[in-house]
Amino acid sequence: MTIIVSHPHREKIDWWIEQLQALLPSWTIRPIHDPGDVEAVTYAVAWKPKTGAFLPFPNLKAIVSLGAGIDHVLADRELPSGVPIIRTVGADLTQRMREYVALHVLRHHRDMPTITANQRERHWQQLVVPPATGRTVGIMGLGNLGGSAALTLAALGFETLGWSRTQREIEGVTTYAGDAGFDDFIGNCEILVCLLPLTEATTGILDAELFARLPRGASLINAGRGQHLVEADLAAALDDGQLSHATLDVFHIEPLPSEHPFWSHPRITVTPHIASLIDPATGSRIVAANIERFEQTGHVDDLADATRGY
Ligand code: NDP
Ligand code: OXD
Repeated sequence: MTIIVSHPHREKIDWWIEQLQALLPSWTIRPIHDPGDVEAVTYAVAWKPKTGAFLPFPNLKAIVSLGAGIDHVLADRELPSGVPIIRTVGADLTQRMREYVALHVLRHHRDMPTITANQRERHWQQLVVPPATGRTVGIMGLGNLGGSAALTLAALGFETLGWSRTQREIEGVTTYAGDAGFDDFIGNCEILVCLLPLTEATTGILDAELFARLPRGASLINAGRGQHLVEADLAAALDDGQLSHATLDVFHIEPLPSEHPFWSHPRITVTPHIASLIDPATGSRIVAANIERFEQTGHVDDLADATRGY
């Protein structure tokens, strides 16, 4: 009964092993680079595993994603087929994402980037913005994270719109679904928040065509995945004023390379994939509980649908 832990950073592997071992004392928990008896390995706990990382383990019962997204697991073209993938989600992650979305929506809404730039110039300019009730914010993706963030924005008074693949009902939020609902949704979003999973259908969705359909001067917050965004299209939309500002938490390459132009772009705010960072202390409780439940029942609520891609 071995659980292996896979993470690009060795110190994080040690961190997770320590936390998980304390919660699952009857299990052997080992790093993927030193797994011991490969036949004994029945669970893999992973963030961004290498291609083919799980091939040596013939008895895997499930792969646990160290995050809500599973795109980093599905990116492994040699992933053993039919092995269930368990997402790590929970109140803690949802709360953090609500905080991030509220923080950055309010920042865009009150035009804090301009106020901050004005301060550097010692320029006193009393900008008049509407109250939240006069501002429309749209969220792409109404799952655990997007649905909960939408409730928070609605509670702050924003005119809140949400878009998902299938129709969702969320109190205080006007919801749209699929291709049919997209036009009505996108044309009104003065602040657009992306909390979609990365799938074939959503790759590159934040592109010039979408930006052109937003109200002029709209702003963007992307906390989904870097690959949702066509970076050159964002730069062009910011340059010509179609978009006023973007806050990006996720990138095509992470960490964002130091020479990347987004670091110093005056209308882009970069955050280092921290919108809702899972931490071993709380995350390990969710991971441990899911492994125990899956081991006992063969099922957990947080099972991803690999054919759907999320
Ligand atoms: P969920 O699976 O709970 O929700 C996904 C939502 O996206 C659902 O509402 C789903 O629609 C919708 N969706 C999926 N595909 C489409 C599509 N083609 N068109 C329209 N809507 C679509 O995911 P979570 O809320 O838990 O997480 C979302 C993503 O957030 C993760 O996959 C990850 O990429 C990112 N994330 C980022 C973090 C960060 O720190 N930056 C932290 C955690 C996650 P439906 O409701 O119909 O199924
Ligand atoms: C996640 C993430 O998917 O942190 O949980 O991005």
